Amino acid sequence: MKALIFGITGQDGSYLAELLLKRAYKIVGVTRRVSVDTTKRISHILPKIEIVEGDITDAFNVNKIIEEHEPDEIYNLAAQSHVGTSFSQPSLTWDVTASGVLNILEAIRYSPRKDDIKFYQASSSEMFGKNYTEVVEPIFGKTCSKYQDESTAFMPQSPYAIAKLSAHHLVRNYRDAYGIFACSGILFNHESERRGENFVTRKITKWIGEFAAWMSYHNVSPKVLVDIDEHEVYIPGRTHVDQDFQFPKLRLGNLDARRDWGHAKDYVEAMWLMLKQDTPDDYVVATGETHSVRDFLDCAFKTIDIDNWESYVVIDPEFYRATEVDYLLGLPQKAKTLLGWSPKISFKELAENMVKYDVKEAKLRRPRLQEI
Ligand code: NAP
Ligand code: G4F
Repeated sequence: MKALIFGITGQDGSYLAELLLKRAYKIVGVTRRVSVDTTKRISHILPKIEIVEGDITDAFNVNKIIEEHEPDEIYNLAAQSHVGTSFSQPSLTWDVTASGVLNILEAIRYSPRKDDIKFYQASSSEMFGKNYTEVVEPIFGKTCSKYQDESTAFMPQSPYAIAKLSAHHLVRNYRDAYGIFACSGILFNHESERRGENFVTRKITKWIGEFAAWMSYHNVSPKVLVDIDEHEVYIPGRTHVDQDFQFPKLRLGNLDARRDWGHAKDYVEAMWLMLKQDTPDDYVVATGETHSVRDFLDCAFKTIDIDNWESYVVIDPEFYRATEVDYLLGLPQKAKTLLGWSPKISFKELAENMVKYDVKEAKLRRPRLQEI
């Protein structure tokens, strides 16, 4: 089997490539021409995969790649995937996240191999936006009465979500109109040690990593640290001559938003399973739990034995969104029943693993003074 992956350098692309290699696939990954190396997440498997240069916004290029490489499966994970950025760069977000998908679908539509290609599109829980289904009695043995599943109506709240919803409808339309085997995975938030550093979970765990390494470098514990002002903590007794005596606090936006957070490793398995079915369909992929950003902070800071994370966090309106998605909780009942899929990594394990990884990495970069 041969798989073509758009977005192979991203978080999901790297885990999906690992999963497909284990299943003896030949892999062709599309990377953009950029001025710096973006293959860090896949450097360990680079010798085993073929890399081609391409950009999803270039229809001719997309068409040529599909024609030349004759894939059995195409996974589209490429997107401008940051919701906040989509408010400042809506046009770019549209070109990549919506029009890019149309380029792939058109290439498949006119391919002589149309009926031999299976297509996966990375749809998003952001498409639900402000909406959820509400029931009086909790269902499926869950304690939740508010959730999203495949029958919940979409109400997107950002240029990103609107672009994803357009792509989602295009996939359905091309499936119905031209008989293309095209599936959309409506994936809820999934994170990992490879998550982009400006998404909230990784931003938190990267900060904790740097902070833990800074304390360790100076051989101090949180108990001796003092607020210098609302922006920094400092080590008492050190003078301003020591440039490193203060550490900037973690700046975040809305801490009350709730998300259904799983681990990316679990979620790429669902993508693969969708293309293994006899008929194409759309599936919600989620854990069935919801947690606030505050819950993630609780869990992440506890990993380095800090209970009062409020002392280290500053609320910065710069990170508020023009319109916010307040509540996401996905019910993956269809994926469980039809794909036999369920998540294995819990919310607590996810947060702890991310913190441990970032602490270890930061300490390698900044060893203790006496160890230098
Ligand atoms: P990510 O880490 O941001 O990766 C995005 C990938 O898209 C990168 O490889 C990026 O390449 C590539 N890309 C961006 N613009 C491109 C272009 N014009 N042409 C070709 N490639 C381009 O995202 P992720 O977290 O892995 O998510 C994968 C997909 O799932 C995305 O479509 C995202 O919107 C969607 N999704 C993610 C989640 C989640 O919680 N992670 C949930 C639902 C849906 P560079 O490395 O060159 O930037
Ligand atoms: O981590 P986030 O940026 O993820 P968001 O917006 O939920 O989007 C992610 O998940 C979607 C699936 O639902 C994907 F489609 C999308 O591609 C992406 O992977 O923000 C999560 C929440 C938001 O409510 C945000 O307002 O955290 C809040 N938040 C609070 N402070 C912050 C921050 N988000 C970011 N990025 N940075 C902050 O400082």
